[in-house]
Amino acid sequence: MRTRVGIIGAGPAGLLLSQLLSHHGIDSVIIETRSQEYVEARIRAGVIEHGAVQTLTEAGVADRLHREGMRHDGIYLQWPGERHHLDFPDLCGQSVWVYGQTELTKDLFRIRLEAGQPIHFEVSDVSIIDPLAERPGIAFTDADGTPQLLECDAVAGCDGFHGVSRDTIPESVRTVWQRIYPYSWLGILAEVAPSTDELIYAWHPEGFALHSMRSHSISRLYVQVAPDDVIENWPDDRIWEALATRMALDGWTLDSGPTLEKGITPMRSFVSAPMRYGNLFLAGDAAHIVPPTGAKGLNLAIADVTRLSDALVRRFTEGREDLVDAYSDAALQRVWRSTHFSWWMTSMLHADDPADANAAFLRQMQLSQLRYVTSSRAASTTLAENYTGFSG
Ligand code: FAS
Ligand code: PHB
Repeated sequence: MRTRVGIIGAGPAGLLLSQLLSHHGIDSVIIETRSQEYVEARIRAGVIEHGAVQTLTEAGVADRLHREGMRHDGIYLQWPGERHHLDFPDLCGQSVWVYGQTELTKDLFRIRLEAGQPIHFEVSDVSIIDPLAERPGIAFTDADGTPQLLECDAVAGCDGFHGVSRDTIPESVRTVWQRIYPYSWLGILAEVAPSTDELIYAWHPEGFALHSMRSHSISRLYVQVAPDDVIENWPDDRIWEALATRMALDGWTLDSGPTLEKGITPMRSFVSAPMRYGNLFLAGDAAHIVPPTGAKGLNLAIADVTRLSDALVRRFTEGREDLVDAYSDAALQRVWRSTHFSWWMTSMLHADDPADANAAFLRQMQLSQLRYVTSSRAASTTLAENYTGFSG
């Protein structure tokens, strides 16, 4: 088989990249280790930046987002006894949209498959052949066990944190930065109307809690748990009790309901550079991971493939290499901005283990920072412009 761009991974990065390329007549083939149903069912991100919504709109994949998504003009920051709203349009003139990654992935699959996009599901034994060659290849075994070789002019590694693309770049060429946080997030999807109009990020001595949502009838909530905790330790009533305790406020009640899904996600910051090796280009979680506190993971993936698509279109239609040569450094500049913001939000909002010798001091630092961020216009503007998408 042969194509212009071989895309490894049918998550939001790979699917959106194929859509963006197709607008310029550039063909691609996507290979994916899982089934379409499996990929669509993975519950992940919920917040989309205004810039990403613009990209999705221009790409022709945001019709349902505009119909069913919810525009949010701010968030609440809370600590015991106080809850403060940050008004994004007032602070930085922008907003965000709440629309589940599962819904965006379904939209992308429908649109790409209707357009005849070749997607090979449930492949195995994936490897990248000669990434430095003018025409690299992707070897894989199809779902029916047939060995395949896909010849490409470029390979896009959109295969997430556990994919094969990043490790195809020799360690001698690669630099990795990583921070593992001493806590995880337990997330639930619940069949109950949200008890808030916009997201609540709550600091509490027992641990962080977040009230998000997916619609006017489905809530998405998270509690900070120990890094090695397991879901069996958290029956529904314990989860709801922790959420109610950590987000308690006079005159406010948290409505609970049946949980539809629950899982524990570890927290890490991870960056791998460069994001290009010859004709192999990394995008999304294949190159970087951020803790979800800043709601950046999905948005970074969208920013990467927007930049990569522009670079490949210029190469294939104008024969110019300037954007391709600039891709990795330019993408990493935004990756580090989002990585810093996600680390900053995470460090401010998660109480460390009381057994930690520095815990009592760090808690005072966090509370002072929260009071400052919610009282200083300069400090709250910093949060607002990063949360809604800072591309400077
Ligand atoms: P993805 O991981 O989404 O997609 C990669 C695809 O490649 C997958 O479908 C995988 O099956 C496939 N693949 C893997 N190896 C392959 C191979 N060898 N060959 C072919 N295909 C292969 N972000 C937020 O903003 N907010 C959140 O709340 C949030 N919560 C998250 C919770 C969890 C549990 C996880 C894991 C991530 C979360 N994220 C969150 C981040 C998440 O949304 C990612 O940023 C987003 O999925 C990135 O998209 P992709 O880069 O396309 O990677
Ligand atoms: C979500 O709705 O899943 C969500 C929202 C904001 C975050 C993290 C997750 O920071």
